[in-house]
Amino acid sequence: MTNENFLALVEHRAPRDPAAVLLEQEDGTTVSYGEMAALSSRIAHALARAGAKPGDRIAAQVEKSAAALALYLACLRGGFVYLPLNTAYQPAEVAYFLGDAEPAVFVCRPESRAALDACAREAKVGTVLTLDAAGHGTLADAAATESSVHPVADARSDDLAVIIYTSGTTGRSKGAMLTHGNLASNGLALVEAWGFTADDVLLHALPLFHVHGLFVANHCVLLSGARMIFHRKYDASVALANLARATVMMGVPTYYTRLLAEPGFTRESASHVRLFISGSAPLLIETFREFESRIGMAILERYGMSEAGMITSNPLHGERRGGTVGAPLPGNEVRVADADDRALPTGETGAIQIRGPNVFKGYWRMPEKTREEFTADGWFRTGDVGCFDADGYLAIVGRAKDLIISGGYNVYPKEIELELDTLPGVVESAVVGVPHPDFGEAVAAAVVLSPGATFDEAAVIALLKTRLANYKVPKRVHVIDDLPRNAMGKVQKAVLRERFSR
Ligand code: MLC
Ligand code: AMP
Repeated sequence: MTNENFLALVEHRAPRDPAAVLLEQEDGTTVSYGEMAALSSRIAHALARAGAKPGDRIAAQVEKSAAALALYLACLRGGFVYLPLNTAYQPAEVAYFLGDAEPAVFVCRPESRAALDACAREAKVGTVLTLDAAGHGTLADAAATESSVHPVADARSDDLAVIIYTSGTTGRSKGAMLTHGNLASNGLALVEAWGFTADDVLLHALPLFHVHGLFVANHCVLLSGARMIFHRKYDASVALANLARATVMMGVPTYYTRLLAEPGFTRESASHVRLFISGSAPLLIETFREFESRIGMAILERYGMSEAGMITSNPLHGERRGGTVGAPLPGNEVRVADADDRALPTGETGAIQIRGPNVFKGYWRMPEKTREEFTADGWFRTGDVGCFDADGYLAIVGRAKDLIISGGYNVYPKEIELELDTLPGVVESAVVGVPHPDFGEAVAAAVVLSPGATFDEAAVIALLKTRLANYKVPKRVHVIDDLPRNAMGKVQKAVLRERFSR
């Protein structure tokens, strides 16, 4: 039986020449496909020596680097389950993930080790190792003496490869379990849909801990033998300077609004690029139009989520329609359904439900939650609301889930409200998304105080920054007399949104 480990597919499609460049780093140094295979092999040996066995989780909260990519590939190679964590998460957030996933090994930044050791111990993590942005640390030290050859562990397509945590409407994060088959089918669909070849050079400025930067970007490159220019974080002026060498750029809408704010971003500066792709958050029609008139090329918008990788995409050839996310990718099925999970006719708005080889296996250790999110006939409820037009383009018109997307990161209001409610003097709170010129949406909060209580907005924001990842922290916390409620007693978030958007 062939090995269905996703890395086996990657290696099968890798350039014949191991010296072919996989990635270029900001300092100009390069890492070849062969060097990446050797480094991921060494790390796979080191993880096993640290106590990891196939099926064990390996959690990582590390800066973006070639070594961080090697760590992900090492987990696939060793048959471990990779669990990437946003570098913005604060210790209390990390403690939850470690406790829930019970990883055998946790790799963190050297500077945060002291703060995280206690929660790793509490979660009974076997070994804590470190890795910094330059690829140094105790993980690198342990890997240095290991063999540069390690076989790709045998796996079935249904075996777990990665767990991606996504916040939930109840405030508790859920681990979405992605299989080797999910990664393979989605990666191949994207290479086909977007026409990736070994001649492509991807400008990769996305973080490595979410499906956009970890899967979509890396997999398109790895499965086509292409190369990428790796930026540790997004800086529009640096991206602009590198467009002359790139053929494809991927980003969240904020990347494109910032690029458009660069006077040097002209038709000429973008002439080497064949494709600009946007996703993770709605691309405003104004941005789509301004982009097209500035450089004469339409941004290709696509739609995805942690639980399913990429779902739909505008076409590579043919009309890219602003305000839509295109049609289902090859092999994926999408339907717009009514409240009884029955498909609605074209043009009607309803719940977006999906089915296909890209759809995840379920939420880690949450069988009940998993059951709730699937219909009786096996479709996954995305929580997004949309409609198909007559030409088969899907438009996302809203969300059934109470979710804010800020600069491409998801924020569930409940999680922030729970935190606000613990503050002295706060009786109740409500969190909403308000329009923001840079992040698309930004987090804003309202609190109701007990009689006589005082409130220092700046101090509260500073305190929240120690408890929550920075992008979740409200940009403003407004004190109001009462939360607006409807006849059923439900907080009218639309009213607050309107009030705070002015
Ligand atoms: C940073 N800040 C944010 C923020 N990012 N605030 C709100 N929303 C965000 N997304 C705040 C910080 O708290 C800080 O505030 C200040 O902005 C500067 O921080 P920074 O780190 O210097 O910001 P910057 O590097 O400019 O980051 C902005 C960004 C980044 C847009 C480049 O957020 C980013 O890379 N986003 C991409 C997210 C992504 O990859 N999403 C994919 C998810 S996968 P202060 O107060 O401390 O100064 C998915 C599925 C799919 O959704 O379909 O793809
Ligand atoms: P995540 O849970 O971080 O994977 O985020 C997934 C969510 O991001 C989806 O359910 C959508 O709500 C949203 N999303 C992703 N791509 C788009 C897009 N192109 N337009 C609008 N929303 C999007």
